[in-house]
Amino acid sequence: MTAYQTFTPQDATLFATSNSTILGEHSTLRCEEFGDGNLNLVFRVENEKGISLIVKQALPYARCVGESWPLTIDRARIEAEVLLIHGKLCPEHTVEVLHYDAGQAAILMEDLKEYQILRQALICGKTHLHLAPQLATYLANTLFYTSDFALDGPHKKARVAQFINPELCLITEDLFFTDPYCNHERNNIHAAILNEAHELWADETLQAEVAILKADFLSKPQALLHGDVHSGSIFINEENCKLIDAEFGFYGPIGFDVGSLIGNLLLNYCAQPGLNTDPQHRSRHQEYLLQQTTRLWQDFSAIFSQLMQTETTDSALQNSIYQQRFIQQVFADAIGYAGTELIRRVVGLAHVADLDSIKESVIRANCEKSALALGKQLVMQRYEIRNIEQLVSLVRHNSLSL
Ligand code: SR1
Ligand code: MG
Repeated sequence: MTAYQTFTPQDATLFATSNSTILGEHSTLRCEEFGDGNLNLVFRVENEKGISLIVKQALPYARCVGESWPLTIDRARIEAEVLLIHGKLCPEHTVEVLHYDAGQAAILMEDLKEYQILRQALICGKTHLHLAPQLATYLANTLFYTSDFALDGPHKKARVAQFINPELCLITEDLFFTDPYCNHERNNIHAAILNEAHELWADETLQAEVAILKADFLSKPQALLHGDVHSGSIFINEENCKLIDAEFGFYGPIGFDVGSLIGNLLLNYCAQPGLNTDPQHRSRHQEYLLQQTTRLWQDFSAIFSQLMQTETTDSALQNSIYQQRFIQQVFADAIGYAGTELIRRVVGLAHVADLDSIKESVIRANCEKSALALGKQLVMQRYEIRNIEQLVSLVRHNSLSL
């Protein structure tokens, strides 16, 4: 195995041509590094006919901070192995991994250049009706078939061990559940909402609920999560959507993946007053987001419940009362985790362009306050909200009250 070295475009090209024939022999290849994510290098290698592949390499540190934040390159293994497992369970909505190299911490994968990042699509006000049903299919299948409902005890535990991901989990543990609730140096707070940040730091009742969500994140290995289902990890086009970037994968609470996605749809909802100047267009887009949120939960819970009824291998877990309680608990967890996503994207280290791209400071502050207020309510009221219709009416009410 050759020693790890950071890829140049030439290295990435060689990696692509050595591990795939689709670019063709003797072709003239172009390669550019275009990664703009928080952690990795991402290269596109393309031949003269426009056929292309992606090479993703983990850097030994977090790209967004620099070498002062060292980070394991084993995350490339986690990412490749999660995507391979999820790809078997739901090939239509998982990016295809063609090759993984442990020594170089590099993955060769299909190029989704016919797609757009979901976050960009949402910011531009584009609508896709297949978004929720397809992502519900992805979440239900990947989460069910990696859980105790489908795997026997020894296999499940071997999987848990395979996906122990301490360094990346620690990032989530800190950025979601700790930093936003104290005056942490990593936080990034718009000056216009400092008062609201101080309120968060003083709110012990909220912090108690966040502690419960954190404790579950730490010790509820229900299924093999993607671990970072935000709208920058989803590619979409007119027919399909696909998940990428599974390096935060681990065995955790099912509601975390579902809630991260709901949280990102709601972040875009809260940002609408700053993104969309036409009131009619804005309210149409907000309705689309609520309709997709509703459909996401309806389809996810229907598919997951159907799988529990027909595919559960453990006879004790076949009990239908247990299964109903299980899905209701996933719902409460998802609402709580959606709330923590809303809060951490406003005051924590890693923001979202939905809010940060709003130029006018007062409007941006109002959108941020709306996201914080909604996030708090979701965390605090996750057990009172009994169904998706109640969640939607709470979101509507929150936006009216600000
Ligand atoms: C330092 S990493 C910051 C964020 O980017 C990733 O996509 C995760 O969401 C993480 O919290
Ligand atoms: Mg990512």
